[in-house]
This record gives sequence, structure tokens and C-alpha cells, in this order.
Amino acid sequence: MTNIDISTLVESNKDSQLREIGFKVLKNERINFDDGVLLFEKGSLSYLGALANYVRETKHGNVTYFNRNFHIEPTNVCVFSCKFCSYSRLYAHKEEGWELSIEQMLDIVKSYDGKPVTEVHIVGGVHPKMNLDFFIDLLKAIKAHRPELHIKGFTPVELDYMFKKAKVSVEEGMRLAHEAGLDSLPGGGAEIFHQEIRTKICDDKVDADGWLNIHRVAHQLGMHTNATILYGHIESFSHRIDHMERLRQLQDETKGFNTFIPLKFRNKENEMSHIEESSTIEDMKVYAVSRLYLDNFPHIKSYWPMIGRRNAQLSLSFGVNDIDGTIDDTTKIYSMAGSEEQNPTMNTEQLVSLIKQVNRVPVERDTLYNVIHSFE
Ligand code: V47
Ligand code: SF4
Repeated sequence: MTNIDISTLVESNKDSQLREIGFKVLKNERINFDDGVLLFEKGSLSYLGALANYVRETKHGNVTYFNRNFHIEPTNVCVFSCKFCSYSRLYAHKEEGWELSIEQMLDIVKSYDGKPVTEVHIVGGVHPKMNLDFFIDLLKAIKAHRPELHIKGFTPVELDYMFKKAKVSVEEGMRLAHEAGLDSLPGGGAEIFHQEIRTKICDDKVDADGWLNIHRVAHQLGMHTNATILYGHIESFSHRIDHMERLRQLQDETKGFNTFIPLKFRNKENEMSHIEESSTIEDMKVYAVSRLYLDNFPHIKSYWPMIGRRNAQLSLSFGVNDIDGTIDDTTKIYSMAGSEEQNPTMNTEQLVSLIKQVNRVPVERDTLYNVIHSFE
């Protein structure tokens, strides 16, 4: 959409508050908390989409990033009991779970020898026996085998638990992990920061300040990290904006976040199964408002194994400029929670064609958004 088209669209909005917000976006002025809530309450899908797409195209043109990655999920045994989780098996039922040894995880890494993957994403449950020393050994073993492979691993949920158990400070723990080979942090474990909701859905794990502090310390060490929101369950619009506001403030302070990834709550076989899943229209609005509110986040990602490849494609018109990677059927979190992607794998050709079908330019990136190849 050209600048003239979008200005006309904003000017012709019959709602004066939505018009004001639209003008702020066009002037590259920051929108405030109330603006964010109002966009959710009153913004039509087409209005939000046009504004978000304007920002997306101003920042990135038609470029849409993906990478070649695989996951390692060390265990699904977990000491915590998040009500939305379809994946974990409580420690008491650990016979239903899996636990991988360092050797087994290294074998997974070795199975990619000679293949052009650039990133391994390590995330799993919180197993009481998999402690800081265990993961330091894992990181060192992976780096010894394939030094250039970028390790994006461990959420503050896992890190907070292992640091406390090892009786080290966040600063010391992060330093040790970074020195052993941890390159960046994924965005998981954030859920909804507001304590009113956190108490109801994930009472026993690291709280908002703890989550934010681990990312802050990672940024201070020069690491880049991602952030997520788990939306579409019992949270209100103001809880969503509160979540984004806290991230926006930390990003102003550190500039260490790369990517924001809205994660749609999936309701299969968990303690929140009675809650209906959000509609595709709501999903697209969340991407669009994220793009508009998080003006200091370079990238907004739709995670195709969770939202499905067709909706990921659609999201490219609602502010999204990244759809994650090839995955190679190495993650179970979303298939177990009910995603339509039961064995998530896309090769590069499939990702490229998915992006090209909606007239965007596919660009393979590494984890830090260095361009590996443009498929223009
Ligand atoms: O924090 C768990 C979510 C997250 C469900 O940084 C669920 O590039 C929906 O953070 N329905 C972990 N979501 C995954 C994650 C992630 C994924 C992809 C890319 C990146 C990145 C990070 O999975 C958890 C939680 O919010 N989750 N259960 C569920 N039923
Ligand atoms: Fe454990 Fe993570 Fe599941 Fe919570 S979401 S129960 S921390 S695996």
C-alpha cells in the first residue's frame, strides 16, 4: 500500500480515536497503553492489517525471513504444572515421559552433519536431575562437535530453576552458560506477565520480573533473545498490552530483543481444554497489534508449527516478517497441544514457495538475521 493510500484510509476512519492512532503510526510516533487496548477493542481487521502492513513494509519491504533449524527437547518431564501445557509429564509420572542423555542429544546434532542447518533450538520441561552442570556439558559437547552451529536454548523457566538449584546468581549462571556455548535465548516461558493471570495458569514458575531479568542479563552479556506471549485463553486485552509494555520498556533499556512471537493457545489435552481457541481473525489482530505496539522490536514472527502453514502465510499481511524455519519434525510441543501440523517439517523449497505465493521475498537468515541467501 502506498503512503497516499494508507493516509486516505486513516483519514476516512469514522472513529476519531482510531483515526488519531492511525496518524500516530503514520508519523512514526509511539502509541500508548490505552491506544493498544483500543486497537483490540475497536479496530477492524482490515484497519489493523493495513496499519501493521504499512509498518512492516516500511521496516522490511517484502522481505520475509526463515532459517534452517532443528529442535532438541531434552525431556518432557517437568516439576512445574502450567495448566495450558499438553506436553509435560509431572515428575511423579515420569515413566510416561522421555529424558535424553548428553550422548543421545549429541547424536541428534550429529545426524545433521553435512546438512546446512544454522541453528539448534533447545527447550523442554524442567527435570530436577538435569542441572546446570549437565547443560554446561551439553553446550560444550555441541560446540566441540560443530562450533558454528548457533545454540538458541533454555527459557528463563529452565534457567531460573537450574541457577537456584546450583546456588548461583543470574549473572554468574548466564555467564557460565554463555561461556559454555549458549548463543541466545528463545522467547518461551513468558506466557502472560500480569500476576493476576500468571497465578491462574502457571503459578509455580518464574514470575514476570524474574523472566525479564534473565533476558536483561543475557542482553548485558551481548546475547540476543526473543520474547513470546501466550494469548487466547483467559487474558483480557489490557493484560496483552501490559505484557507488550513490559517488553517494550526492557527493549528501550537494552535493545537486546530480536523477535516477538505471539503463541496462540491450543487446547488439546490440557487443564484448559474447556477454553475455546481464538479465531483466525483474532490471531491476525494479535500479530497486527504486536507490530504496532512493539515499535522497537525489529521482527514479528508467526511460528508455523503452531499456527499452521496457511495462517502463517496469511500473517505476512498483518505485520509478520518471519515464519521460523524448517524444523524437521523435531518438536512435539504443538502437535501434542492440537496443532494441525502433526509432524512439522518444511524443506527450503516449501518455505520459499509458501512465501512467494503471497508475493513476498523469501530470505534465508541465520539466528541473528544475517542474510544467508535471498530467493528474490
Ligand atoms: O512458553 C505451551 C508455549 C512455549 C502451549 O524463540 C503453548 O524462536 C500454545 O517459546 N498452546 C515454548 N502454546 C515455545 C517457544 C518458542 C517457540 C518457537 C520459537 C521460539 C523462538 C520460541 O510454548 C511455552 C508456552 O508459551 N506453549 N503449551 C499450548 N497448549
Ligand atoms: Fe513445564 Fe514448560 Fe509445560 Fe510449564 S509449559 S509445565 S514449565 S514444560
